[in-house]
Amino acid sequence: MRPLAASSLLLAALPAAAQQAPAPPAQHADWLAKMLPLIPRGYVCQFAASPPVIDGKLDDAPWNDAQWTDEFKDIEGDTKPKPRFRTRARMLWDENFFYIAADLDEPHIWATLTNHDAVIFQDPDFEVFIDPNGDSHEYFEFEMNALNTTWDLFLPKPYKDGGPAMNSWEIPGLKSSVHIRGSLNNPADTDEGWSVEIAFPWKALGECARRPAPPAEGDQWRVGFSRVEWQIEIKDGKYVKLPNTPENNWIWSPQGIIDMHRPERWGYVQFTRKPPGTVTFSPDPSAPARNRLQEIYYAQKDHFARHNRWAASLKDLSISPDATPPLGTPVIHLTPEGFIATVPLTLPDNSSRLWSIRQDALVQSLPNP
Ligand SMILES: [Ca+2]
Ligand SMILES: [Ca+2]
Ligand SMILES: [Ca+2]
Ligand SMILES: [Ca+2]
Repeated sequence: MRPLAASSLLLAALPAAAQQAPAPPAQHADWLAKMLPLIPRGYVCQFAASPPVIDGKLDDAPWNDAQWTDEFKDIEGDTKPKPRFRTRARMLWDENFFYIAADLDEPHIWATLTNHDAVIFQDPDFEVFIDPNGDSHEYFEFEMNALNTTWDLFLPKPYKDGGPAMNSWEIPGLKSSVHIRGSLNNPADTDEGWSVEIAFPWKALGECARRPAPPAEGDQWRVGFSRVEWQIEIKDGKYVKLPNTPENNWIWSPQGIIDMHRPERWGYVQFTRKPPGTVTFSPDPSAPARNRLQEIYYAQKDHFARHNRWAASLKDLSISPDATPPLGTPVIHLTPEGFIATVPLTLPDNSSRLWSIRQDALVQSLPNP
């Protein structure tokens, strides 16, 4: 998944006369119209009775305990065409690993990249994003192609908030494998698809998780899956990408806009050791606070783009002070670095927490005053 910065590089390369006046900032409008209505998906991840063999084949008995996710959709959601080919994923875990499997229907399986940490989405790929503690910072990205070439990286914060991609981050002990139903890089036939199996060691995922890894019973981690697909034609017996045709991004939990680096819209994976079929997914009780804070954050981004400063109040952002339960009225504080916005959230047990977001999108629950 490319960072959005790539498009601004393209813009910079255009002659000045070809550049249009910048569109008015619309991050707040996009949040309300495109992102907020898409409720992040939830998944209950069962404890594996025995470790699956990481060979790309999903015929191991433990996978029978793992439900398929919903079929992947376009990254922008149902407003865009249904993906041309089906993609689904499954998850399991045990004391040592977080296991992810995916099945990708594909009539023409191809891959070219063979160097670890290459920009894998230039090939068709399968991608995993993991934000263990759901604060939108310090998250992992993993991409692999049909040659099982991998790219693992760590993001201290999203690109939109100034985060650099740290390619040097590695996952010691990672296992991944691909199984091809058909032939690779051979356009003479029609293939069925490819499947992947990945085992992420908790030891590596726990490095910057800021919470227990392996997880405790009921813990929920934020997880995104994406499949990048390119439209191709066959020339001289080889696959060639259609020129000037952007990639498709087909994903588990639609983001609403074409950017995977919005961890606030990734799905929720809830870990359990209880028997399969006995646990249901519990929606995140902090979701109302998180959504209200994102609304303020995106309005602040627009305000900063227009005025080169952060707004000091909801009024300056034309945001209603509405305090419909379980939320109280949000408050904005300016800080030396930017701003922090807070909102009180009352939980069903009547306990109350203050939730916050900063100018760099970090979401936290603060200790009670
Ligand atoms: Ca297997
Ligand atoms: Ca995090
Ligand atoms: Ca790496
Ligand atoms: Ca083939």
